[in-house]
Amino acid sequence: MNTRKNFNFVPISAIVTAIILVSTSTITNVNAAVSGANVVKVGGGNATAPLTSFTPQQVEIKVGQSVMWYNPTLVGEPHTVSFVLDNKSNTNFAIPFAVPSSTKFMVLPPGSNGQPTVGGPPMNGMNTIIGINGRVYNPVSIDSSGNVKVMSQNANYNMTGSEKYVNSGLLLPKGKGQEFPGSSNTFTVTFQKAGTYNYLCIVHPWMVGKVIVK
Ligand SMILES: [Cu+2]
Repeated sequence: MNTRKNFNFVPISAIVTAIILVSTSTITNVNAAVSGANVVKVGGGNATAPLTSFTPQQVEIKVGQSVMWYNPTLVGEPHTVSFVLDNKSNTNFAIPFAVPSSTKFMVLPPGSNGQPTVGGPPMNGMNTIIGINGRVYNPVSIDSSGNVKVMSQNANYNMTGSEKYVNSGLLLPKGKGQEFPGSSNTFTVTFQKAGTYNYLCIVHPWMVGKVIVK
């Protein structure tokens, strides 16, 4: 019986060691890929205790340097890195949109358990539906003139310092973004102007961080 127990114990500890080695090497690879850049963890933790914080919460860099953010959580919890640099650019993850009241929505795949959320004040024969904000879901920048640019996944952005809004899009851990098609694993910003840049996660607005550029 003891022999049997020992036999079980060895493979389990080997698996645990392997998992630790794999996760350590993943983090090392992420760091190696951006050597010279500052790396900030967005969230973290696991299914019982996901973290809603940026680690480190504050980084200090020089003009021309970059910061890379990635989500190391063990489950598919989404976060954003969002620079709301103009008060009017503040926004939310789910927001109302007006659609003609004749518009019919069909859930996909047909017959599955879902329907649009209809609510809010009606306006001129329009219905109000609540939808996910594409300027939170996708990497987006809004320049000083109000021009909106949607970027591709895992965006690298050059921050001039005059923007109104710069957003990472949803950041998911690598391999855990299936529920969020088009989501990213990383977001990198190169800062071209000295200053203090506050940011937040729009999904969890109490998650705040700061980049000080000297
Ligand atoms: Cu978050």
